[in-house]
Amino acid sequence: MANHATDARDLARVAGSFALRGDVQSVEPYGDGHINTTYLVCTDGPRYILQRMNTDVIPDTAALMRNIELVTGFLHAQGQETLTLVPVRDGGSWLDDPTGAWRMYEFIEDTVSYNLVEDADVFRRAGAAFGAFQRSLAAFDASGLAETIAHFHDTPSRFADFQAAVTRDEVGRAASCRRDIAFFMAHADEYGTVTDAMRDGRVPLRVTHNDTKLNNILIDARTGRPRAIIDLDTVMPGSLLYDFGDSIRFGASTALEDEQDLSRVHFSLPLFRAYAAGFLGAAGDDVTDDELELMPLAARLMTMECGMRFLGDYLSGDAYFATAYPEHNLVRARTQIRLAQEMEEQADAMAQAIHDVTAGRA
Ligand code: ADP
Ligand code: GN1
Ligand code: MG
Repeated sequence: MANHATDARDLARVAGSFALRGDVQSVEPYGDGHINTTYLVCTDGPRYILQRMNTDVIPDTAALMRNIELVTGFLHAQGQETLTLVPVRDGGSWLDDPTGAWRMYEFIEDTVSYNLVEDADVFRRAGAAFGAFQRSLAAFDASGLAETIAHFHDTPSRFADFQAAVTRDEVGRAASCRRDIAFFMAHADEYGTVTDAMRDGRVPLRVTHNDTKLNNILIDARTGRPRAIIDLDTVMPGSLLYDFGDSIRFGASTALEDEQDLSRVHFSLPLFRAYAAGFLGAAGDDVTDDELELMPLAARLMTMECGMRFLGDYLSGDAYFATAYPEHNLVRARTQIRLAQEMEEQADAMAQAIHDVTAGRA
């Protein structure tokens, strides 16, 4: 489980199993990820990131780590800053231990990551970084890449899971969130829009990141420029619309993903526009007209998909996402509902923004 604690002696032993340079001085919980359990390892030399991978979420660790090796190898060869794995002393890129499956990365120093956009320019640059990432992956041979989580952004499949969670009502929480459940039921006819367009060939299959929230980019602390895109666990064949939409879901909001005061949660059209300008400017001209047309809807779709995942997890007793308090997943689901409602109201303005951004294209 993601929240399961490991004692200090085990952590020191596990950290020392990797080929790090220096003596381990401390191993402390780190970061805001919802899936893996992440630690910062300080030594008398460099610092490192140690992660216990969440094998409930991605059971095939060997396939996952092979993907990470392939993707980071490709990005390093292109001269891009990316994650650097630290091997296990006995060989291999991860440690299979009684306490779990572990990996280590070099700590990328002098960077920050954001859970909230404070400056449209930072978000525009994040868009450019994800757009450039998309563009560079176009040259990546995906044939050796495993699908780490099947149907990851298959919204109809996510909706089927959600409906099953509502029906099971495993922990008796459904009665307290009928209105939230009703929101997702009411939009059922839209969930197949992107998957249908992919199936009939209107939207191309590409290699995508699939988890493009802002805290998965490390930004240079001095210059404010994106340095490295991290959290490569879900790099798989997918749609550019997933990556664009998921970034908007998280970043084009005036509040945190888990803001409890909904009056503070709004969809920001200026942030949407800024991200779209950065992303499309860097992703290049091979973004198709069908993709462009679906970008506003994809933002809302990814928001609803994530919302139904949060709510489904709440109804299932918080088995998937790491939570800090009992209502955490419900709070997250409600911010996503609020954002999706405002995106629906502003659909025309979002389409106009994409049009304006691409006005210069041939
Ligand atoms: P999760 O899948 O749980 O989201 P991540 O791989 O995104 O886990 O890592 C969690 C957090 O740890 C990131 O948001 C980032 O702040 C930090 N982090 C991860 N890898 C590195 C790294 N190599 N250097 C610096 N910080 C990192
Ligand atoms: C998870 O791993 P992390 O925290 O970057 C999740 C994403 C969700 C996101 C919501 C593998 O991302 O799909 O959009 O939480 N990752 C996985 O914040 O399920
Ligand atoms: Mg992450």
